[in-house]
Amino acid sequence: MPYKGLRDFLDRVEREGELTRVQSEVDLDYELGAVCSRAYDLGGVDNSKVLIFERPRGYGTPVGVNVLGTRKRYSMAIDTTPDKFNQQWVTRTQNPVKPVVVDYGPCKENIHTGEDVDLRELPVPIWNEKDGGPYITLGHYISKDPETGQRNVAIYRTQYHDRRTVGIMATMRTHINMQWRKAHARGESFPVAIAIGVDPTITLAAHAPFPYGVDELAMAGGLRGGPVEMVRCETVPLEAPATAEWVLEGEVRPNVLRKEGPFGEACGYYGDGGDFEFVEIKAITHRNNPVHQAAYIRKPPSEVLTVKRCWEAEVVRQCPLPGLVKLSLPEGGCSGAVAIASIKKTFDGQGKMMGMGILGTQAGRCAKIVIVVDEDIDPFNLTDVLWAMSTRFQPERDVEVIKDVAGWGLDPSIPKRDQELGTNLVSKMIIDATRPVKEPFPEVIAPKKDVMERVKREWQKYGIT
Ligand SMILES: Cc1cc2nc3c(=O)[nH]c(=O)nc-3n(C[C@H](O)[C@H](O)[C@H](O)COP(=O)(O)O)c2cc1C
Ligand SMILES: [Mn+2]
Repeated sequence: MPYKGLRDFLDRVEREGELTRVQSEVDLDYELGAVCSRAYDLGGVDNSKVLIFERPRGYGTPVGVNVLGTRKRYSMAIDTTPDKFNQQWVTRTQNPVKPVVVDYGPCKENIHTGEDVDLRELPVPIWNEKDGGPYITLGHYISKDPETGQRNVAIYRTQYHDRRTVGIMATMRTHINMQWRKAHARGESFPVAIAIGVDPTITLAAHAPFPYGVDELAMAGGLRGGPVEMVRCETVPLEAPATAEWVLEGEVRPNVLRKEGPFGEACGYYGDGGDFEFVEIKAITHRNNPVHQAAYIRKPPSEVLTVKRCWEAEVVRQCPLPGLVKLSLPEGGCSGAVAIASIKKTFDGQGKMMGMGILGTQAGRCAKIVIVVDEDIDPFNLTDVLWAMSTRFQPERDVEVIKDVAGWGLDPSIPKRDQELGTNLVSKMIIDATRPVKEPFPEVIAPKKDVMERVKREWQKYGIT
């Protein structure tokens, strides 16, 4: 059964003991971010809870963070477990389900337009010390191509400027930027709807590296196993998810920019501010007792990087070569810069080939280091991976460095010149840590097989717990 929306998901999460309600009053400026950071230090990707801050100072509306911050919850979003997530993703995205428009949804319980629009209604934290202001971190931007009507949904950082304006920083390669350039070239304003607090499958689909032309909401429909219900917006020709906690409607005008940033980015460093587009908000609609869902961003591990692991599933889906068994984009590698693949190796040279295959996918394009291991190595277990590198790998023979390839724009080690030019050229490395097929290789130590089977069967009798 798909979740009806964020609340439905939170109910399940709470029933499973995965949610903490913070009753203490918390300041939106810096304190809430500090609590999130420490909670994540203590719990990490395995054990950190969803935090519902019930009493942001000066507000009666809560802020919810870390909803998808563990691998378990991120998998619960599509009702599966971490070990099955990537396979489930591949299967379900084969069958996208188009959203449907309905007459009414709870996101219309409160409607503010005109003079009544005031973004101060929404509790927005200043997360980190050097951030340029308060930031909405999980705003799902819904927009349409002004020429084709093709819909796009994605998350872009959203700075609170004033009670009717938010800043948006969407780089040139993002789909929304491609769309608004078309409208702006005609001198037209570009309408957007920003949904906050949505069914978690929408968040995953919005962050996934789907090519232009894919409707992320249809992918969310496939992931959740049923169409996302949408309602018409009040002031813009768009639709928004019916059960969203908040919907901000607005327009990006052409030829006007406003100072935005700096902001602590998903790579773990501050990104520079600059002059960027902004959205003039024309309507705010929200549910009764709305939750402001947000994600805290910092150096890995972080919730944002856990959400980004759907890129992992996308590499699996997009990989053009046979033989890929498992793929991991570990959080420490910013869930993208380091890819670790295990393969069922059947011929020599297959390791480096798989490295090239992964680097050639849309979802693997941000990888700087690809490590390829044999099937008996679990790419999610870094001890296993280092063991393979220590014992099956010779740098001179097994490393391939590829120069001057487009890299991940947030990588602060990109040579200055390339950063300034915006070319973002980097070098990439394939590490083939697989055993040879033709040449003999020593066998891995293991207890005697039949004895091990018996030991497992009779485990109780040894009294080892
Ligand atoms: C919390 C969060 C914040 C993000 N902020 C930005 C951002 O400020 N700018 C950006 O270009 N991408 C940002 N992203 C990544 C995009 O959402 C992601 O690359 C998405 O796939 C882009 O979709 P598109 O290809 O439809 O434009 C963010 C992702 C998350 C989860
Ligand atoms: Mn897109």
